[in-house]
Order: sequence, then C-alpha cells, then structure tokens
Amino acid sequence: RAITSLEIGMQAPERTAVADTGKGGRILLVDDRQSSYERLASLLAAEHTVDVEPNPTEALFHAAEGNYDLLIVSLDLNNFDGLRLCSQARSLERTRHVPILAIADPENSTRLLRGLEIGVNDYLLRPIDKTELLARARTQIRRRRYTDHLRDNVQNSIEMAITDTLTGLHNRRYMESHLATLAEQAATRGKPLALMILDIDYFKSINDNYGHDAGDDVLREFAVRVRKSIRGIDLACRYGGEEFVIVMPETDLHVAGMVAERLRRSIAGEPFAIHKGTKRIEVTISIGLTTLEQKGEAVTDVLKRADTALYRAKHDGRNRVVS
Ligand code: GH3
Ligand code: MG
Ligand code: MG
Ligand code: MG
Repeated sequence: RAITSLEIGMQAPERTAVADTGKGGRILLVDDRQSSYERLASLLAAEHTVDVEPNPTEALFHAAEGNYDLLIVSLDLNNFDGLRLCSQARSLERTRHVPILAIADPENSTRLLRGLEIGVNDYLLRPIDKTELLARARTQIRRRRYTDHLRDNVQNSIEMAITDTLTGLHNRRYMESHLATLAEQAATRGKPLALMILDIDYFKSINDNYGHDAGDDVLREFAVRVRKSIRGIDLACRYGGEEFVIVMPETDLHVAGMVAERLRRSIAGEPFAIHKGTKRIEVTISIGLTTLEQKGEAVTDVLKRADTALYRAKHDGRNRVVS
C-alpha cells in the first residue's frame, strides 16, 4: 500500500510528541538470564527498540558506539558483575550521559545501594511490573533527551560567542581573552610566542570590482588557507573586516617568519575562486610579525608592534612579511 503524502505530513507532530514523552527510545538491555531478558525485552518492545547483550564488556562497547538512550542493567547476572559495568559506563566519556536503570532481586538490594552510589539513575526490584518498568524507562529517556538538548544549546552558544560566522575562525573577542593567558604561559615556561597580523591587500577594490559577495568568498577561502598552514595549538582569528591575527605558541621569530612567508606565498601563488567558481582573481596579503619580547610585556604592546610592522609592509609595497 502506498503511503500518501497526507499521512506522512500528519506523522510529524505525533513524532515530536513521542520524543517529548520519552517514548520510542533505544535501549540496551544487559542481562544474561534468558527467561529474564526475554520477558523484559518483550515488555519494553511495546514502546522502545531494545537490544539485548548478556556480556557487560561487550555491552560497554555497544553503549559507547550505539547511541543508546538508556541502559538497563541486571545486577543479578549469572556470569558477570553488572555493577562493574555501571561504574565503567559512568567513567567513560562516551557513556557518561547515558542513564542507567538497574534491576535486581530483592535479596540483592545491597548491590542496588552500591549501584546508586556509583551513579545508577534509578532501579526496579523483581518481579518487574510492566507499567512501572515503562514509566521509569520513559522518565530516564525523557530526562536524557532534555539534558542532551540543554548541552547542545550551551555548546552552540559557546561556539557562536567565540566564532566568526563568515570564516569559521575564532573571533576577536576570543583571541583577546586568550592572548593574555598564552603570553603568560609563554613567559612562565620560558618559551617564545609569535604573533602576526595579516591584512588583505587592496581588499576594498575586490569589493568594488567584483561585489561584496566576491569579497566574502575571498575571506572564506583565505580562512581555509590559513587553517591549512597553522598547527592545532596556533590560534587564528578574524580580527576585523579583512584583518586576521595568528598567535603561535612556542614559536620563535625565525620559524614564525617561515610560516608567514609560506602563507603569503600560498595566497599570492594560487588565484581565488569567486562568483561560484566562474572567475579567479589574484589576491595578496601583507603580514606584520613580532614576538613576545620580555616577561610581563602587555599583549596590547605586542599587537601594536605587529601592527607597526604591518604598516611598514603596506608602505614598502604590500605582498610581503615584515618583522
Ligand atoms: P590595504 O591594502 O591598505 O589594506 O587596502 P584595503 O582596501 O584592503 O584596506 P581598507 O581598510 O581601505 O578596506 C578594507 C575593506 O574591507 C573595507 C570594507 O568594506 C571591507 N570589508 C570589511 N568587512 C568585510 C566583509 O565582511 N565582507 C566584505 N566583502 N568586505 C568587507
Ligand atoms: Mg587591507
Ligand atoms: Mg587598510
Ligand atoms: Mg585592513
């Protein structure tokens, strides 16, 4: 039977409601007693997708890889220690946020207490009542989804606050809040720190000749090339319109000079695609380079020195590195 578009359209609100109530989750059931897991799985299957794994070591692996909403762990396993799984799941980054619902016989209630200390979220005593099992599973899944949602939001807000949206590089605020720390670290560890300001030459005329969108294309591609030529510990930010700053920890003037020169050549040597790749234009940059000079030097002075060097690079004819 063909599914009509009307039916598909009508599924959407229902699915949202399902997510809100904690129904329809993915559950990993860890139990090695067949009569027990068969019953539990069939009860849970009324609302959820259930995988059964008798071996806790395997279960831990699945839990880390499988994107489960809930672990249900029997603490009266025949051959294994379910508590060990609970404690490992709590300490692993990949499984830390997956809720655990423990199940035990009443005579194993001391294990349950131990489980709660380890970080089990909730428990049920046998014999298991269907309504109660489903209600507790739902509650854990709902809470998991809600906290995931909050965590995503927080993560997004942080990223948005520190990222330049056009280029994906860090923004000026982030660089300024980190530069002092990097400078301090360099000073206390007796390591050098290099900083360069990069400015696209005659960028205004790119905008004037080819349009603002073409200018944006250049900025984006420029960021890609910057990212390719720096290390993970280097900090690259968009400092202003077509001005960028790169901070390189543990890098002296000589090495930073080579990096700057390589970057300058990677820009000047390969034309930039604009207008959806239909046209290519030559772009050059000027770079002002300096290093942290003495312990306790104000980062604003370092920036000022780099800016002065940049001014000289422009004055001397652009498309060059000056330190
Ligand atoms: P110089 O070689 O001396 O650096 O010349 P310039 O033209 O690059 O310098 P100027 O500072 O005069 O011009 C920078 C231009 O960058 C002006 C501004 O309109 C443009 N600009 C700033 N932000 C953006 C942006 O996000 N997108 C685009 N397309 N242009 C921008
Ligand atoms: Mg410029
Ligand atoms: Mg300028
Ligand atoms: Mg400028």
